[in-house]
Amino acid sequence: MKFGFRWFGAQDDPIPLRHIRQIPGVSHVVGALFDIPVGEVWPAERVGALKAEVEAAGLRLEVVESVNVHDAIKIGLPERDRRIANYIQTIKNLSAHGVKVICYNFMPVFDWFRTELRHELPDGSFGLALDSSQVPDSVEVMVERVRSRSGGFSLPGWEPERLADVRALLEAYADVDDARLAANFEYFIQAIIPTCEAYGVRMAVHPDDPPWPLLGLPRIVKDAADLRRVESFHDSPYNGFTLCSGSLAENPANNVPAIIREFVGRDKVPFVHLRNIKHTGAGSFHESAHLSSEGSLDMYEVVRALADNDFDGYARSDHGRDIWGERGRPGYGLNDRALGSCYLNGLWEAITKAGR
Ligand code: DNO
Repeated sequence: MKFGFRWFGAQDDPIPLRHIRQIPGVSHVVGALFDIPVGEVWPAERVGALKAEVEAAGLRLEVVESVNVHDAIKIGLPERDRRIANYIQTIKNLSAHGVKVICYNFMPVFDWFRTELRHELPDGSFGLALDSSQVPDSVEVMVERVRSRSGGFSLPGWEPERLADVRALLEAYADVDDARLAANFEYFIQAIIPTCEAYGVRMAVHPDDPPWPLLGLPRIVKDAADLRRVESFHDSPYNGFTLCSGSLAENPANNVPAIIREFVGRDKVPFVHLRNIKHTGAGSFHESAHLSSEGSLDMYEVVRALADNDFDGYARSDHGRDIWGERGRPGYGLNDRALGSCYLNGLWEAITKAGR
């Protein structure tokens, strides 16, 4: 297991790379170019500059996260072929600088969805939460809520420019049901995977977060059956998954260790996101500290499922709380993610040594 830490770039992340370098067990940065609009090419020289910056700090850049897929591809508009050509060029440019894994998602309109970005927990820390009774009817209210509560950060998947006319965007999805979204996903996968195979870049789709439909939009990467369907679009290690323990566990019917065992066992998992959540009611949860005792997920079983299958891909601690007075990017402050990294590396060490 190669352990990384997500970083939003010198312009957008208050955490300096030298602090990431000091987290025990963290050797990689999971990076991105957030200023490139969705659907445009990530220029090779910008990728090279990011890699050089990361390496100068004593870290490696082999995974990028949020090469987001343009809505024209998800909707299936005539413009999609041009956007797919851009995506293919981005894959080549990333490969030229040693990137081996792309984490992306296929959620219509939004990426992850929460009703609270700063939900106070009993210990005085703050975490993200979804309370299904608080989902507003109006999508404009939702977009404004995320914008105004994000602490001034622009959040990937919630770009204000892209969502300026969110109503029109939702209307463009009016005829896109599960079947059509799946067909458009298959079209995308079949178009890009030959390039991924030729250039050695593994695609790793992130599960829908939360894993159920919202605001009338379909969601098709929610559970093991959905993952098998994605796999069938083109059966190859290059068409894989970012198994996100927290996103999958938000639906208590998902058995996360079993999903890990199945898909890691078939070499379809180049990347995992490790976090815990606590269920608070039907369709509701808050994010918690990573420890099993703090949430609803047994993180020992999650890490054991990886270790038992000799997982040798990339992992990172996912969403942390704001603790010790830190006011971080929602889910992505330094302190709690660093604690989570140590805990997860500790589980890994204990499990892998015990198995010898
Ligand atoms: C949330 C992240 C996701 C992920 C995207 C990938 O914090 O795990 O936003 O980066 O879904 O496209």
